[in-house]
Amino acid sequence: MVIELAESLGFALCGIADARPSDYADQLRDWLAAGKHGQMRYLADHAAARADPASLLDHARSIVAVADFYPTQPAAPPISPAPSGAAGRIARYAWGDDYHKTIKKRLFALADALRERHPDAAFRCVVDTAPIPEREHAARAGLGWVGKHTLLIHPRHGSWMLIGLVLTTLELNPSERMGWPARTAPPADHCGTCTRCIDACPTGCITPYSVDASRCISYLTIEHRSLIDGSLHEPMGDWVAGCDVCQEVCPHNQREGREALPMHPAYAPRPPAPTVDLGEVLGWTEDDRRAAFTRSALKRIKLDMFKRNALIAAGNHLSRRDDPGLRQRIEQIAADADEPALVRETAQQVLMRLLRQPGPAGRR
Ligand code: B12
Ligand code: SF4
Ligand code: SF4
Repeated sequence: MVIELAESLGFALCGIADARPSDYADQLRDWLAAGKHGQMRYLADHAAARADPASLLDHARSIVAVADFYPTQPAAPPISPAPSGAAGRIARYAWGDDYHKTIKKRLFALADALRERHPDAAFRCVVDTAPIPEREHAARAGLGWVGKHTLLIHPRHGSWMLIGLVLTTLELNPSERMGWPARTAPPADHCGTCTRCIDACPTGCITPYSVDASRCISYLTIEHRSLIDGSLHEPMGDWVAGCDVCQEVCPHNQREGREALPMHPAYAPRPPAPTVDLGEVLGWTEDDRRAAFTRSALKRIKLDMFKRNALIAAGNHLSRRDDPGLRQRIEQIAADADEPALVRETAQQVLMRLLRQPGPAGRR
């Protein structure tokens, strides 16, 4: 019944797990102790709560896990054309509507439908922000396994998915599954000896089953609020919002015959996705940022952070080819006392790096 409800609400996958504590509380503690969370203090603040679903909902017995799939095509999005010739890439999960809202609305509908049948039960809907390891519970519910890059991968449908959970005091039947008809146990780890994500990660931040978030491009572009260490600029490449490299190289997202599950229509790409014009972003006002990111998960990237990201990508563009107009714009920003410190100082970092480089990048 839960599965049918989830299907009717347009979720691509749904499964049920017992609401038991995390098996990986020690890993989380070690990860935090090593400072791998960077500036994401909320992860450290709620570490104890994160380990036990009962901290989010008293007497939680079951967890319903659901997933939406987002665009998998084109396989390699065009990096141009941008009017200035310099483009920055946006990660696929953020090409369309904000998944927090898209998923949460339907989780509430799922919980409401269950509440009608079970008025004494309690429910708590979570997407992303609550202290709970969503991937671990979704894996237990049979939606996939946690890969070496730490993302949940469905053996037939890959990893281009976003997850939501409903915690409930109801005792639900854990063997009830959708998108997973033939099995009743969570899928085994199919990473085997593969190390493609580890080898391809531009900043080298993946060790098997752990990501040093403080060096992950997704964190740097979306969560990190201050200057980005110069040593990470070049590896950041064209990314200005998130990063998809570890998923793009994963064989489970590429295999011939992989069954593409229908993408939820809310995630259909709309401008400015999949790329932004870096020259334009450097001239954005707060209103431009708001207009570009209305209904998008990227709203959380502040204007000065997004310009910082665009400057770094512009520096990488200039290290490959001459673009006097773009370079002049960076020089203006570096010297403009009215620019926010984060933007001005990033422009200075970028120019310093270009000056140190031989070839077209170093030329003025
Ligand atoms: C903080 C966060 C980030 C951080 C840190 C990422 C990380 N790897 O921890 C940053 C900003 C870097 C990030 C990036 C991205 N994120 Co994010 N992120 C989160 C968030 C909010 C918390 C994750 C967390 O607690 N991390 C701390 C680590 C230590 O915990 P953990 O990895 O969850 O692992 C625990 C268990 O899973 C367990 N575990 C489970 N199985 C196994 C197996 C083994 C062998 C071991 C050792 C451990 C283990 O160990 C841990 C201890 O509790 C979750 C939502 C949520 N509440 O879970 C989304 C979430 C993980 N992110 C998501 C997405 C889509 C992304 C990006 C793809 C976005 C992008 N394109 O840029 C990237 C991917 C980067 C990557 N390779 O992980 C999705 C993942 C969907 C999926 N298919 O798995 C989530 C679930 C959001 C959602 N609601 O859909 N993210
Ligand atoms: S999202 Fe990018 S930087 Fe982060 S772990 Fe994956 S490949 Fe590495
Ligand atoms: S690229 Fe290979 S090691 Fe990494 S998650 Fe995919 S299968 Fe696992």
